[in-house]
Amino acid sequence: MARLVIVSNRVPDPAELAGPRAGGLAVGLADALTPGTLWFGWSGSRAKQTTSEPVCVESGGLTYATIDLGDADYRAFYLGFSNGTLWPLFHMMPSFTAFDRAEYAVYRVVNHAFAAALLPLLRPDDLIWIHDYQLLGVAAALRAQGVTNRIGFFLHIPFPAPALYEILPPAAELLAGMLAQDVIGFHTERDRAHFLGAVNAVLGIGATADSTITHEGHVTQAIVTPIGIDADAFTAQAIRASRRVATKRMIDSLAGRALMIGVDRLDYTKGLPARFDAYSRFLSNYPEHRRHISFLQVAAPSREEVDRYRALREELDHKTGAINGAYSDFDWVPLRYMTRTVSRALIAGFYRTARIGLVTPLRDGMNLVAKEYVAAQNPADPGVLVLSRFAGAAAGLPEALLVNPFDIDAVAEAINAALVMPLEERQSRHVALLGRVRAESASAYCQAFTAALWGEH
Ligand code: GDG
Repeated sequence: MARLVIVSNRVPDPAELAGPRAGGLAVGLADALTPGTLWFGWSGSRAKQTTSEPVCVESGGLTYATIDLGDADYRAFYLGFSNGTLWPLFHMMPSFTAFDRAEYAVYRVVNHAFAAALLPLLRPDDLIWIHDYQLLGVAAALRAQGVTNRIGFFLHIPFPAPALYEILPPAAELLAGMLAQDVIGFHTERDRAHFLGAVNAVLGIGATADSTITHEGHVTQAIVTPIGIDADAFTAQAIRASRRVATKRMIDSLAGRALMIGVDRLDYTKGLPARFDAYSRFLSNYPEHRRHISFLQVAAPSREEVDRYRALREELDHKTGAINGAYSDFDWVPLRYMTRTVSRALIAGFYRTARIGLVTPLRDGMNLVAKEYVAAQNPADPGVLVLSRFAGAAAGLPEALLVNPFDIDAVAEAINAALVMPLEERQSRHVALLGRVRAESASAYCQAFTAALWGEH
C-alpha cells in the first residue's frame, strides 16, 4: 500500500491535535491521517533563515516533518505574496490586492525550499497531496528534481474568475506550475470552471469534456471534491456541550431571548462589517424584535501583523460601539462581540443554542462553520442557517436561507424571516440540510480525492 504524504503550509503540532482547539485541516483530513502517513510543512516557528533539514516527530503512527521559516521569508512569502496578493485576489477582491515582484521571487524560492527539504523523505511509490495557495509552485519544483510520483493539489480557497486571475503578473507561470500536478481539486463546480477558463485564457489550452488538460505532454485532471466535517461526531460534541455549565450560563444570560451566532476568523473576506451593518438595519427596520434577540459574534484573531487586519478590527470595534450605543437598554445588549478564540466544545454548545447561524462571507472557499452549525442543531427544534451565496458551502446547502451579503437590506430581511419561521419549516429545512452535511463529509472528501490521486476517478 502506497504511503500518503500530505504537504501543507502549516503542520499542526501533534500535541494540539488531541486538544480542545483541534480544528482546521486536521479535521477535514482525519480520514487520510492513517498510520504511516507523513505530514510535511512549516512548523509555525521562525528562525533567522529558512531551515533545510526537516525535524521529524512520530505521534499516533504518523510522522510530522517540519521546517522553520526565516524571518525575511515569513514576511515576503507568507505575509506578502501568499496573504497580500493571492489571498485577496483569489477571493475576488482586486482592490485589496498588492503585488511586489521581490515578494513573488521569495515565494518561488520558499516553494523550492519546501520541495528540496521534502525530497530526501520521499519514497518512489508515495502519493503526494499538496494543500492550498501558499504552495502553488511545490509540484513543479519537485518535478524539476526528477520526482515522478503521483502528485495532487487541493485549493481550499476560491479560484477567481479568469478576468481577475489575469491581473496577477505571474499568472502564466503559476498556472503552468500547477499543471505539474496529476490531480487538482476544488470545492465547487464554479471554482473548477474558473480555473479551466483561466488555463484557456492565459495559456491557450482547452480542457476535455471530463476536465483534463494536457500541458507539455503531461495530463492533469481537475476535480470537484468539497470538503466536509464529521457530522455525527460534531452532533455528539454539541449534545455533550449543551450539558456543560458554560452553555447553561449562556442560556441563562439570554433570559429567553433568541440567540443569533457568527463564528469566523477575523478576516475581511468573512464580511463582518457588512454583517454588523445588516444587524443594525434589522434592529432599525424590525423594532418588534428589539430586546428579543442577542447576536453573539466570535471573531478569532488572525494574521494580526498585517495592517489591513488591524484596520478591520478597529472598524468592527467602532461598529460594535455604535450598535450597542444606539440600541442597548440597561438590561439588554444587542451585540456580544468577542475577539478571541473560543474552545471548539463551547462553540458546539453555542451553535446548538442559537436560533440563527449567520454565515455571510463576501467570498469563501467552502466555510465549515455553516456545516458545523447544521450538525449541532436539535432536530426537534432546529435553528435556521442564513448563508452567503458566495460561500462554497451554498452550492451544497440549498435549503439554507441564501443571501447576497453585499445586500444589507436582504440580510436584514433574512434575519427576520429566520426569526418568524414556523417550526415545521425549520424542521423540514433542517432534515434536508443535515442529510447533505452528513453525505458531503470529511471522509467523503478524503476518499474522493485520494481515489482520484490513485487514478481511480
Ligand atoms: C479555509 C477556507 C474552507 C473559528 N473560530 C474559532 C474556531 N473556528 C473554527 C470553525 C471552523 C474553522 O475554524 C474555520 O473554518 P472555515 O472553513 O469557516 O474557514 P477558514 O479558516 O477561512 O478555512 C474555507 C476551509 O479552509 C477548509 O477547506 O472551508 O473556505 O477559507 O471549524 O469552527 N474554532 C475554535 N475557536 C474559535 O474561536 N475552537
